[in-house]
Amino acid sequence: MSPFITFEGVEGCGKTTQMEMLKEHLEWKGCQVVATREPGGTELGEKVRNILLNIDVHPLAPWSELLLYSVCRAQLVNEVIKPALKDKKIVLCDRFSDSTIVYQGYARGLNLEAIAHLNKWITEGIMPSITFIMDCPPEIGLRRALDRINTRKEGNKEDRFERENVEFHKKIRDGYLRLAKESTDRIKVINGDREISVIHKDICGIVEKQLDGLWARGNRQTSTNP
Ligand code: Z5A
Repeated sequence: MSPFITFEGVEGCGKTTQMEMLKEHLEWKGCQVVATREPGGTELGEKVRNILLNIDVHPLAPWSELLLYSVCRAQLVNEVIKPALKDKKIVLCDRFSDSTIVYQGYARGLNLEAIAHLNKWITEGIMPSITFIMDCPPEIGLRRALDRINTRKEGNKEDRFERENVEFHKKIRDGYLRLAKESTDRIKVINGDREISVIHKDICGIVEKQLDGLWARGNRQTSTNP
């Protein structure tokens, strides 16, 4: 199986920036890479994303919110992630199932067991091989996100989560750190409150180590099983 790498963290933590830089780096090394995001990444997913994040859409009941994120993920897994992994491409994804555990589970208080079952069905058991949690204080992430909104040309508008208070975002950060403690092999916590280029170097180091391991195992298998 090719690497499936996800990026998680509080709003404005720098996930998207780092995912795009990693994509460029891996392509420069000659890898085939598919980068996508949640919610979104497919035609249906992008339509549902507009409902999920648009504050003009009626307030969403927590279970409605969970099911809409699940619709996006089911479509993304089927249309993009599974086919790309089958083609031996490296898949990068800006948020995935850990976001649901943290936002809808820890922060909104929905039943964690129900979320785990739902995640298992809709991902068809596909799990990231590495997850980077870009850890930074929510105040810093929110400031970055708001600065970006203020410089947008197409009108400055907060989304549903930017409207939440700092306490909500603190719960999200704590939730991610709790998840990281439960999955130390898969989840790497990266200090996101540093220079962009320094963070990028750390991420490349971790990914290259995993790729070297995968390629070495692949070569061993082909040489022992001709
Ligand atoms: N959600 C959910 O509830 N349940 C789910 O299952 C899923 C998602 C999948 C998606 O929002 C929302 O959906 C998300 C959780 C929820 N909401 N929240 N919060 P989104 O996709 O619109 O936004 P986001 O995922 O939260 O990310 P973002 O706001 O786009 O930020 P980011 O990707 O973490 O950061 P960035 O775009 O790379 O950087 C933000 C700005 O900071 C930008 O101007 C950068 O140039 C700057 N930046 C980045 N890194 C640095 C450093 N290191 N120093 C200084 N400045 C930096």
